Amino acid sequence: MTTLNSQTIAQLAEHLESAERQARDVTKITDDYPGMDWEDAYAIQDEIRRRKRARGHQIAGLKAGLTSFAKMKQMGVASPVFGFVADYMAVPDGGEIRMDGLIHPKVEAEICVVTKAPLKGPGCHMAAVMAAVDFVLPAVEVIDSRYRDFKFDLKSVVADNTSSARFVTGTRMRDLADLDLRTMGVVLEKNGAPVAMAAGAAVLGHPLAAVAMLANHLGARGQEIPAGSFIMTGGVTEAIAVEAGDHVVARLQDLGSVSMRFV
Ligand code: 0L1
Ligand code: MG
Repeated sequence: MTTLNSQTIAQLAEHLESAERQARDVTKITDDYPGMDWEDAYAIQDEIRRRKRARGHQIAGLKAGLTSFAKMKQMGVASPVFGFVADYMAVPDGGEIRMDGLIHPKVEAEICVVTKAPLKGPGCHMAAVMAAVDFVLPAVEVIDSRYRDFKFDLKSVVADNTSSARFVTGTRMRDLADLDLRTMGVVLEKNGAPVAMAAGAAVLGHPLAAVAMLANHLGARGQEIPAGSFIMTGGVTEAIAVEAGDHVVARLQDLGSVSMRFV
C-alpha cells in the first residue's frame, strides 16, 4: 500500500527520469516527501521502468545494489536495494562512455549471472539460486545518482532506480561449478593504477546471496526473476569516481577483464 497517490508517483518518476535523461542533478525527493515509504519508492521505480518501456526500451537486467560492506560503509547505509538496467545503458567491452550524458559517474566491479530457470521468493535460498544459474560473467557498473553530490537516503535512491546509468559486461562466460565466487579476487584499475580491490565474499558473504535476496524481494511484490535474466549482484568494492579521459579496467579472477574509456 503506497502512501503517495498515483499522480504524485507519476510526477516523481517523471522528475527523476527527466533528470537522468538531461544529465542534471536534483535534491533528494524525501526532502519534499519525508513520509514516503518503501512501497512508494519501488512504485516510483516501477513507473520509471514503465516510461522506458513505453519509449521502446527493453529491460536488459536486474540488479542488487549496496550489497558489499565497502559500499554500505561508503554510502552510510545498512541494507541492499534493487533496481534494473535498460538496453540503452549497455556499453560494449572496451567501449567509450560519453561524460556529457552523465552527471558524476562512478564505477564498480560486479560479479554477474545469467539464469536458466525462474527464481521465485519467498523462501528462495542459495541452493535454488545455484540450480538456476546458467553462467557467470563479469561487469563494470557505472552508477550516476541523480541526487546532488550522491547525497541521498535509501528510499530516494530506490525511486531513482538505484543510480543505474551504464554497464559494461565482459565476454567470458564461466560455469558456476568451476568457480569459487567467495574467494574470487577483484581488482579495479583506473589509468593503470589499482584503485580498489576485494574478494567476492565482500558481497553479502557470497554474491549469490544477493540473487536470493532479489528473488525474495520480488516475491514479496508478487514478481519473480524470469529464466534468462542477467543479474548484477552489486559492487564488490566501493565505487570509484571517474572523469573524462579516464581508462578503467576491472580484473576478475577466472572471469577475465572488462574495460572502458570515459570521453
Ligand atoms: O549499484 C549500486 O550499488 C548503486 C546503489 C545506489 C547507491 C549509489 O548510488 O551508490
Ligand atoms: Mg552496482
